[in-house]
Amino acid sequence: MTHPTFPEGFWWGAATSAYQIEGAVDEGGRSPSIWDVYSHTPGKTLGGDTGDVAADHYHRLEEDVALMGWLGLDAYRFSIAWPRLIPDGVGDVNPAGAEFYRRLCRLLREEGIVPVATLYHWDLPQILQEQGGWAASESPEWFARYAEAAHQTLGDLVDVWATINEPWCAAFLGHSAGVHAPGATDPAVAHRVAHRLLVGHHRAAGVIKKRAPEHRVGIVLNLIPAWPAVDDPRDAEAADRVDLIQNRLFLEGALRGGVPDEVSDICRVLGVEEDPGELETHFTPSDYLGVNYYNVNRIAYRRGAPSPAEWPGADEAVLVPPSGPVTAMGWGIDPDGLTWMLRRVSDAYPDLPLFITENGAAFEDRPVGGRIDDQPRVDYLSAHVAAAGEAIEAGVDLRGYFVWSLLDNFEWSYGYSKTFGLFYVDRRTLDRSPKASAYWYRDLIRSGINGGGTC
Ligand code: IFM
Repeated sequence: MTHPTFPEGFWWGAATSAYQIEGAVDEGGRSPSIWDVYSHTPGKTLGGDTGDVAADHYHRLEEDVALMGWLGLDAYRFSIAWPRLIPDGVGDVNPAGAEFYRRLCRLLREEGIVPVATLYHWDLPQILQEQGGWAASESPEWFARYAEAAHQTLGDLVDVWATINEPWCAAFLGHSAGVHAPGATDPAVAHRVAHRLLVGHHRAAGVIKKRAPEHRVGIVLNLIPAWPAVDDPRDAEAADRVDLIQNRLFLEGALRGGVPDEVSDICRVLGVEEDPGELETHFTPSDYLGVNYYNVNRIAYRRGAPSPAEWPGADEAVLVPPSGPVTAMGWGIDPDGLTWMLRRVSDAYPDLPLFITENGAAFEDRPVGGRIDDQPRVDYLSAHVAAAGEAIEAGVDLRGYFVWSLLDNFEWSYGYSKTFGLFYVDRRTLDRSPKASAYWYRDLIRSGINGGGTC
């Protein structure tokens, strides 16, 4: 596959998150997070897997940064574990936690890799969950205080920040579908949490911009095109209702500080009492938007169907299984959806730089004779890089692309059964080995299709 030329300064990166790779859950003063509790609850994850050891990144920092250097990454997106940095949730910074992330950032900078820090990738300190978690009125205040502490700790080493990763997952998978921590199944609570996450985003972004106006702050959304299963107006309307909860709620909340009228209607029916004005009050303009893209959802109208738990309020809408090839997650492979989504966001919110903050695929990786020939992943990544290039050619201001993920890791309720890494992690020895996709990515970066440098 040929790739268009990417702009000068385009970032080629890779992404991970703390709970998925760090392990060492009770070392260095870290306190438990909601994911520790959830994954240790029988029946919540496949095979009872937990993040206790994960990819043991906590003990293999130097080795992992060296892998990034070998790839030639321009940037690395990681997340800070809130319970490692502030074990009490609010209060004092844990010096060992601070030093761990400072060491990571120093090592990255020594390799010439830009550190991009995400504040929240779902690991709320359990102590805050016990005070109501994200549904509590105080949650945006807790988050703002954490952002302040994180910026105080790392602000001299990190100048690109993401507040929250995929708030749709935290709100609706965590509080309505119950398949993520904390495992609640109440649509009203989930809508409340979605709102409080968005307020939290603005509060945290405001804190960082106040401390360092020149630093770039944004949010990371998992934008999934909701396309009608067939060319039928009723399917199109059902798809639009899913799009509202999956995409527009978060785009509008984060980028305009508004609540779409249809979301207010759903909240009224559910009895959710939130003040939409709060978003406006705390609104902080984003310097960029992070787009996580994996697949397209095909939606059909089904008369009388209750709204799916992950899209509460999207009545009479059902998810139709993909008809073409799928990844090991059962997700369809639709690179066109990436171009489409980038163009849509860029048209709706002009002048906003975009990053693809995650893109990748799980496939069954089998080492054969010491080699992991993951050609399906190479094909997937290559097609999506080309799709990103098409968006740029169409005028989208896209600044970078981060592969999910650097390493095989803990894939939430799927445990270790789904692997997304460029590097294979042996579950017994935790040794890392480059897959064919790692060589492919290294060659892509080396091929000079971008200018490297600052972005
Ligand atoms: O592993 C996750 C990640 O934590 C958030 N985005 C999607 C990835 C694959 O499911």
